[in-house]
Amino acid sequence: MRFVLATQNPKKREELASILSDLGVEIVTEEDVGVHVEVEETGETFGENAALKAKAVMEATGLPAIGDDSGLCVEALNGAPGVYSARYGGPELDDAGRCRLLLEMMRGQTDRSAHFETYIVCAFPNGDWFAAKGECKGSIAFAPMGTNGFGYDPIFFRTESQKTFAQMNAEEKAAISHRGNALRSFRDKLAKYIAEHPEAQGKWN
Ligand code: ITT
Repeated sequence: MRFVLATQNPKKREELASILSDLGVEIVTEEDVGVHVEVEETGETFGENAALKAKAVMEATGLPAIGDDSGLCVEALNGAPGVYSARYGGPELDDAGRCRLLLEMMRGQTDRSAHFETYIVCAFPNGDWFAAKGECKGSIAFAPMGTNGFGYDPIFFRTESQKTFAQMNAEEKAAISHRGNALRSFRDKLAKYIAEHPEAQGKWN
């Protein structure tokens, strides 16, 4: 069975293919099958956006498709930046600028709790679909620390390890991260789907 991952990012394909390696499925990108689907992320939740991406790519390719969406939710800011995580503060800001803006918004806040969330949705051409979710709880640091990772990693602090995500290596982060948790749950759900749908095996190649 072949799945198209709704992304232009080849790193995301490698990560997913590696976690699904023993399921005998093939993961390709939009580029691999010659499509480029522009999906407007108009959903109010990560789940809605992940489903929009998966459905659009499934319809464009006629193959099962996987879409994902993630972001950071800060309790004291009523869940912001949330689905706006990638574009918080406007298009002129880069990752470091978005971290600075968030620290500014948190100035004087004593409740610094926050969590990252990831949703992964798989949509099949026959109308079947399933979703997996992953979360990681932490808090917003008082200043950026560390240089690994991307996005809000330098200001996302985990009490358990006394480090920000940006102070962890990739394996350490993946073992506890929202994305790692969502991928592991997705893997289990896909294995269950395949076991329950033997007829799907020869399809969608
Ligand atoms: P796509 O093109 O695949 O949509 P993206 O960068 O928008 O890539 P996500 O939907 O996974 O990726 O994440 C949206 C934003 O949330 C991302 O740009 C970061 O600002 C933030 N984010 C998500 N996961 C993160 C992580 O593990 N560490 C730091 N920031 C993260």
